[in-house]
Amino acid sequence: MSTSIDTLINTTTDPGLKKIAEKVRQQIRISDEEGVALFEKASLPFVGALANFIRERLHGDTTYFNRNFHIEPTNVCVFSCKFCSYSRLYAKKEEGWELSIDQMLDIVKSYDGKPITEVHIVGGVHPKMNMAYFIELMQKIKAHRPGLHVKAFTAVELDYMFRKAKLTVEEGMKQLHEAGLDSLPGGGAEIFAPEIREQIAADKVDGDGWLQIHETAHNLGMHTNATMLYGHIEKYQHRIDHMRRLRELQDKTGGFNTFIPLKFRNQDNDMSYVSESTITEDMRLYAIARIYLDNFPHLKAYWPMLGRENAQLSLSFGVNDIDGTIDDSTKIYSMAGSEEKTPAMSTQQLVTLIKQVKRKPVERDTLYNVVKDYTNMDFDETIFDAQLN
Ligand code: V47
Ligand code: SF4
Repeated sequence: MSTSIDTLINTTTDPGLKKIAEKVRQQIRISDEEGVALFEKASLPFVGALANFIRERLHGDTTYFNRNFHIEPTNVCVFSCKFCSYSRLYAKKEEGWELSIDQMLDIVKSYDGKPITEVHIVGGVHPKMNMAYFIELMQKIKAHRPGLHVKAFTAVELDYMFRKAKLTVEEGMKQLHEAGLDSLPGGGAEIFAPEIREQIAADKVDGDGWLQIHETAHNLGMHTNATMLYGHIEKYQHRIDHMRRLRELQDKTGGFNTFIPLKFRNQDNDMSYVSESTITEDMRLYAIARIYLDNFPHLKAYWPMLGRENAQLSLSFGVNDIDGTIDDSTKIYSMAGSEEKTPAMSTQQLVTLIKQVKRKPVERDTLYNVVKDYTNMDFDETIFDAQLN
C-alpha cells in the first residue's frame, strides 16, 4: 500500500498535487484550496489512488451493508424544491399518499421475525403530521419492537415540526429522542451555500439551520448522517464549502457516522433541463470527499441511486459502505430517474456484489457495530442465510 502511494508521489510532476499526495500519506488535512484544486486538476486515477489508500488505511477491504427497510409516511410536502420529483404540493392534493400510524405499524409488523436492524423513516413535510403524531409513531414502534433502531426525519422535517409546535430545537429533539428516535438520516442538506440553495430549495431550512439540528442531536448523544446533493448547478467551490461546514461540525462533536453524496437525477422535476453528471465525475466526487473529509469514519454509496455496478466501482474510490437491503419502496429516487426502479437486494445479492470486486462483506448495525462477517462464508452458506430471512 505505501509503495503505491510512494510511486504516486514520485511520479506526480504538478507541485500542488504532489504536496496533496504527501499530506495524505502523512495524514495531514488538506485545505479548501487544495480540495478545489483536486476537482480542477487531478486525474481520476490520481484521486482514486489517494482515496483508496485512505479507505484501506481506515477499513482495509471491509465493506459494510445493513439490513433495513424504509417507511415513507407521505409524499405530500409544503415545500417546493426544484430538484424534487417526489413531492405533491399540499395545495394541489394530487397523487399524494398519507399513511396512518396503524398503516406504518403494519409495515413494521410485516418484518416481525426477520433479522432487520433498522427502520429508515423519511418523507415529505405534511402540515398535519405534527410532533404529537410522530411521537406516537415512535412510541408504538418501540413498544412493538424495542430493539429496532429508528433512524428518522431529515432536518427539514424536524425544523418544520419544531417550529409548528413552538419548541426550541433542543426541546423538540429531546422529546422525539425520549419517544424512541435513535438517530437522524442525512437528508435535506442539499448544498449549504446560500447562493445555490436559494435557487434550488429556497423555502426550507437553510444550511445553518440544518447544521444546528444535527449539532443538537449530537449533543444529546445521537449519531447522524450527512448528505450532499451534487451534479446540478453547483460549482466545485460550493461542494468544498459544503464539506468544510460538515468537517468543522464533526471536529466539534464527532457525531457524524457517514457522508452520503447523492447524485442529482433529472427525471420529472423542475430541473430536468440540467444534465446529469457522468460516472467519471461521480467517482471523482467520491474520491475527493474521502480525501477532504478526514474526520468522517465512513463514506457511503447509495446503490439504489447509483446502480449496482457503479456502486461496485465506487468501492475503489473511497467508499466503504453500500447501505442496506432496502426491501421496501424508496420512491424519492425511482420517481427522479434512479438506476433502480424497485430497489431491493437480498443479503446474498449484496454479499455477492461486494465479493465480486474482491472486498469483504460485513453486515453492520446503524452505529457500525459488526452484526455478521460474511468474508469466509461460502456461497451455499450465504444462500442458506438468505433463505432464513
Ligand atoms: O434530501 C431528492 C435527495 C434526499 C432528488 O442517511 C434527490 O442513510 C437526487 O437523505 N436526485 C433524501 N437526489 C434521502 C436521504 C438519504 C438517502 C439514503 C440514505 C440516507 C441516510 C439518507 O434525497 C433529499 C435530497 O437530497 N433527492 N430529489 C433527485 N432528483
Ligand atoms: Fe419536500 Fe423533501 Fe421534496 Fe423538498 S426534497 S419538496 S422538502 S419532499
